[in-house]
Amino acid sequence: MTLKAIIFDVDGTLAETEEAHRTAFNEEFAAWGLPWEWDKALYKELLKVTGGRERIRHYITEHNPPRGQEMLDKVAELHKAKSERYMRKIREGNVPLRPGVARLIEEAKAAGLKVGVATTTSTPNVEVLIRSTLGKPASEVFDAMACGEEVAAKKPAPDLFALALQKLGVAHNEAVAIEDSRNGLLSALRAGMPVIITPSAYTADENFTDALAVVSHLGEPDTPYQHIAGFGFSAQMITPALLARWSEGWGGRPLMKEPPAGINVH
Ligand code: XBP
Ligand code: MG
Repeated sequence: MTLKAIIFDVDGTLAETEEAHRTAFNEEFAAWGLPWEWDKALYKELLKVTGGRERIRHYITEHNPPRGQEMLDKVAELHKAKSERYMRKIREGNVPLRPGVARLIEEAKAAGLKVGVATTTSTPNVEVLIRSTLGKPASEVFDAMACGEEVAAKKPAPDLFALALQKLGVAHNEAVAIEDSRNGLLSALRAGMPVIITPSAYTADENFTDALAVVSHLGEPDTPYQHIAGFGFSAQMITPALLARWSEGWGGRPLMKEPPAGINVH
């Protein structure tokens, strides 16, 4: 395979955003007078359900909190308000990109690779994060974005990575995914892609079997990553050249028999 693109997850991978999401959920619950509080331990469990709306619905049906039933038909409204709150937090500028993210994006572009995003969260959240961290529109940074609202099935289904590949115009064995979670790993593997994992605060103890490499972060010249598993034992930074070498020979082994409806998996 010739490496032609890198596709990044957003939450947990570009930046440690989940605390901003969690506190936005909790503050919005309080604003609605709901006696719901998602502490870190509960949020870690709830994160297994990707997508904020899906997560709230799961909480109501599985945890049966007070006023849950009455809120079931207001989930979309509640989540919309949570998203506004989340974006206000990100605009405050206290959530930086993780080490090596900006560097790898720049190096990828300089090497002629395309750079994309495949995320469960919605487009405006990505726009705000990129504007707050890199000071420019996401459309100037990424060649294509596949966001949660564009697909029927979020991660771990393959749809988001398949859509990102389709928008970038590259085949599954010409791109590498950068992810932080098991759900993201499964999503990319099911789209037939090799995956590099940079575990985040909430996903550090997840099972990353089948990732090409697991490293603490993407690495900077003065801040080498810690190698955790797979390739990359003797390197210090994830670079386009390393990704090209590691993904050589990746035939792709999609776990899915059929591509999702409406998505053209190459
Ligand atoms: C991230 C998510 C998102 C965020 C909340 O998953 O699951 O749901 O937690 O964002 P990934 P929204 O990093 O795998 O894409 O509330 O906007 O859904
Ligand atoms: Mg993630």
